Amino acid sequence: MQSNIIETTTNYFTDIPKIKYEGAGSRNPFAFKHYNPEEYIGGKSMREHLRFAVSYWHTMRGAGADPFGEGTASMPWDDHSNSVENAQKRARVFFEFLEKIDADYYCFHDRDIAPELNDLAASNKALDAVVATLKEEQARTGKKLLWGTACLFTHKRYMHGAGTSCSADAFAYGASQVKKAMEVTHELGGEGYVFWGGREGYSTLLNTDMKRELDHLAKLLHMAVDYKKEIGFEGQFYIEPKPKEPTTHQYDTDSATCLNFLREYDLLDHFKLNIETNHATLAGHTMQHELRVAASANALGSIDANTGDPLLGWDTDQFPTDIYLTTHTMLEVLRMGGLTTGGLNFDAKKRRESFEPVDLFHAHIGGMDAFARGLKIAHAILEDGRLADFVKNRYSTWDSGIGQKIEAGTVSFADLEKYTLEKGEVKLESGRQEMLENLINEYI
Ligand code: XLS
Ligand code: NI
Ligand code: NI
Repeated sequence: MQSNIIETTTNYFTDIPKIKYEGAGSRNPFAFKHYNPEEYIGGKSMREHLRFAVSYWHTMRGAGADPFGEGTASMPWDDHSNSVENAQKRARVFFEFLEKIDADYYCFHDRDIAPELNDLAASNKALDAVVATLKEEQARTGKKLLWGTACLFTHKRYMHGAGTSCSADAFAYGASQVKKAMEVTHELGGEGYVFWGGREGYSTLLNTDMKRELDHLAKLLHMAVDYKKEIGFEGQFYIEPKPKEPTTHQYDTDSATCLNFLREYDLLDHFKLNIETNHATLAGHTMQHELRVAASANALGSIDANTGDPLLGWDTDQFPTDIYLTTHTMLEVLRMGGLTTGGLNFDAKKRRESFEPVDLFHAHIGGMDAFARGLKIAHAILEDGRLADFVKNRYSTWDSGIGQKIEAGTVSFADLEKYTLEKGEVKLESGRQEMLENLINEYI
């Protein structure tokens, strides 16, 4: 049993208790109604299934600014300076939050946790100082790093990209940042490392040598694979697809595009995908589609759990609360046998109007409960078996006779022509979409 008393190094959330499961009947806004970490669902605890992670960039650095207005978020612990001390204090407050929300993992970019200073040496030194604090806090709390990454999109040196920049010097700077970010991820025992191509894309083809840029991106990733071996980092590498924003066209467009890129450049053995819901929406796909494409290639690694706004065409990074979405997501995850190195990272931010620290709790509680429900519903649907049976039966003409022969590769066009001439017109069965939608609704 976990103790109810938690000792934190900072005290910024003293009014809020450690969030615990109280059941669906609870009306306490500071309780889980569905996420019961130690409850077993199909042989694994909910904690093990869901592997929740909190993203450092939104939670600690998301000030709530938008193109029309300044940041609104109240962060009483933050002196808003670029100092290492401020960054270290922030890190301690972050762990206070992780403990109270009962999430086991976190994710960061190098520049979220530590300031970018005047040159690379100074920035690396600052990073080391904050990493020492994170290490202490991890040891104190048992919290773990799901993945780390390098921010190769904020600084103006990356305006043309990093791995795909027209400037070899920008590439070199970016590679140096990746090297260091990999080292600190390794030092913190990170279970993975993400490459999201923040500005790896283009605004106009008029000034772009696309083929050359993609070759360079592959070079960067190959160097990372080599360096991983060199330092003995055994975490999983991920590519995170996104079709647009910040560039007009991002090279990592969607699951299928990423897989093609990895295959073309002989990188598929070294990478899996980190699929983000809002990115799927921007790509004109469902999350379910993106997950299925990745899982079919054995490359579904991790999930950035958020949601977009169907009325807006950008990455609004909202917390997921839609039970259909979490159900379909968990159906795909359970079908592939569950998450192993990956997790459900809330790459999500509270709305600009939700400016109080307490809103961080409401946001995460909602996301965690929505996924707990999705997990339970998806598990029940799979146990029930009717959906899987329907799909299996739908393809039954492939299990014997001519279908089996086609799959085995033992028939030719001429054989199929002969078969069809004898057999006559095709007899089909209904796709029963509405019936299957009703089946899902039986469980929602
Ligand atoms: C931005 C991405 C980013 C990655 C990490 O849209 O989601 O936050 O997850 O660089
Ligand atoms: Ni993301
Ligand atoms: Ni995103």
